[in-house]
Amino acid sequence: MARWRVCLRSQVPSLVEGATVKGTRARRCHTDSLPAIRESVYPQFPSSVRPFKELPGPWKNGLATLYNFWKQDGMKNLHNIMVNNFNNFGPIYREKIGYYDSVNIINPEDAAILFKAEGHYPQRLRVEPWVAYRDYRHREYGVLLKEGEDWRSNRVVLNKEVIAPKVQGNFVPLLEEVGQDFVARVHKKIERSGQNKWTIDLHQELFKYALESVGSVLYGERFGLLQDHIDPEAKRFIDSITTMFQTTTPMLYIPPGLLRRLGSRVWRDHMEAWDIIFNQADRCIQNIYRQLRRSRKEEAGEQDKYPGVLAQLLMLDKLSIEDIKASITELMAGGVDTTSTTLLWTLYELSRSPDLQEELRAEVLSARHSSEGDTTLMLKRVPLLKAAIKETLRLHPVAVSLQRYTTEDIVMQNYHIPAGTLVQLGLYAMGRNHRVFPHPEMYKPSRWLRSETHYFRSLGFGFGPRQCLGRRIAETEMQLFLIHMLENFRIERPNKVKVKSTFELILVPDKPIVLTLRPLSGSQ
Ligand code: 2DC
Repeated sequence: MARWRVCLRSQVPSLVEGATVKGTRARRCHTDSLPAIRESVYPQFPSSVRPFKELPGPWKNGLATLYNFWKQDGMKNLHNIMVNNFNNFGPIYREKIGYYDSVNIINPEDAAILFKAEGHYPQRLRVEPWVAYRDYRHREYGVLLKEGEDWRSNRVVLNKEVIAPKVQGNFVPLLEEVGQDFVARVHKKIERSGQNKWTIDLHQELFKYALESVGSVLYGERFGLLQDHIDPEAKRFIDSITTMFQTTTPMLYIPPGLLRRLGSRVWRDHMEAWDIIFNQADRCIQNIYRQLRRSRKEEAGEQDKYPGVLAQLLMLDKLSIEDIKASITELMAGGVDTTSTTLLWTLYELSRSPDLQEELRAEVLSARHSSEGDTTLMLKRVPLLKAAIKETLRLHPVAVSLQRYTTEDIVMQNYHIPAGTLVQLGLYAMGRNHRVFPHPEMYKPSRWLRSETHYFRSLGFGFGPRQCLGRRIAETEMQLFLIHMLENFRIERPNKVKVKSTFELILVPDKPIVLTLRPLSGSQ
């Protein structure tokens, strides 16, 4: 356990090297636990700053905490355990579960301090089983798992193709088509029901919508998942992503290498899931690669249609094929459960408030009308709809926490936090804290439109250069989906079942969400 911290420290610039720090507060200090050299480099810190070793929380015995964690069914309850810990220990606590030693924070102001101390190569918690799979199969890491200069150089190239604001215009026509197909499919289902409505647990449908969307943006081609007969391969791919997430959780706490040597079930299932994901992605990538070479040979010149992210990256020729494949695979695997779950939560919340639904519908209709067929323009005129997605991610974030290793000494809640510490912002806990969000239990998108401070409060996609690379794809895809749904259907709830979150690496609904969709106009 001591080794863990030592090796962390060696990965981040030492305090002395990182002396040029642009901080907003006086943060440096020394305690008796730090090397003596620091005393001569940094001014004395106010004596009121409390030392690291005085942090509250269960950090003295990692195994005992792990045991308690198990007893509280922590594997499914991580989010609630964090909420309880903040209630018991206050806005900052230290915790050691197994070999993870971290400081946990909940306040936006502390989040700001944390992200200012993330350094040039921000590092989040490494998801070890994902790394282990790639090492075992000798596959390249994508940007999600890369670190240091390798991460930065790849990320810079990918940013331009995937997240820069100007690429949204390329994605819109592709995603617009997928949205229209989804709506057509729902109309068909309603018609077939003979009841002028469709009552269903939409999660499979949304998984297909999400995969179809991310696929069309990455490859510039359609999979055809919204047709009546879906390819069993696609179903296997979708199921594998869910299995991959589920089997990750136990391996966060038990080293995957150990589980591998023990020949455990969870390791084998995890490997198999990744194998299916990678093989499927490889097939898509090969396909595009071959097409591209063929069209080059024949000099079938000017493409006027946007060819997709993958083809763009291949033509750009700035990253190795292996690097491209690794990050494209991550985007494809990361783009299914995440957006579909967020959309399902949004529909759930809308089904609970018909008034809000009407308000959003009015905004959408007027934006549609005033933008005269220019969908990219239309997306600039739906602030409440965008706020609704933020609001969903506040109450139902995909990630339970955001983490960074600090690269300099900082002070949070008047405690000294040494450089190289793993600090986690409890995103789920923050979203439901009444000091951060008044009446947190209310689903109220308009809270994001008012002049209230939003300072470090909207963090559903993370922050800064290490934020979610798929963000722009996800946002566009979700906005268009909601626009189409609001334009066509009324979303109702056939029962009053209260749905909570459960942790399966990402946070997902703990039970099926059943909704009723009714056409808005009788004529359709
Ligand atoms: C899980 O304690 C809980 O976006 C851990 O699309 C800390 C932790 C670390 C990294 C987080 C993970 C949590 C949740 C899932 C995240 C992941 C980083 C990226 C990943 C948030 C909070 C996700 C879902 C990506 C997944 C892409 C992958 C399939 C290639």
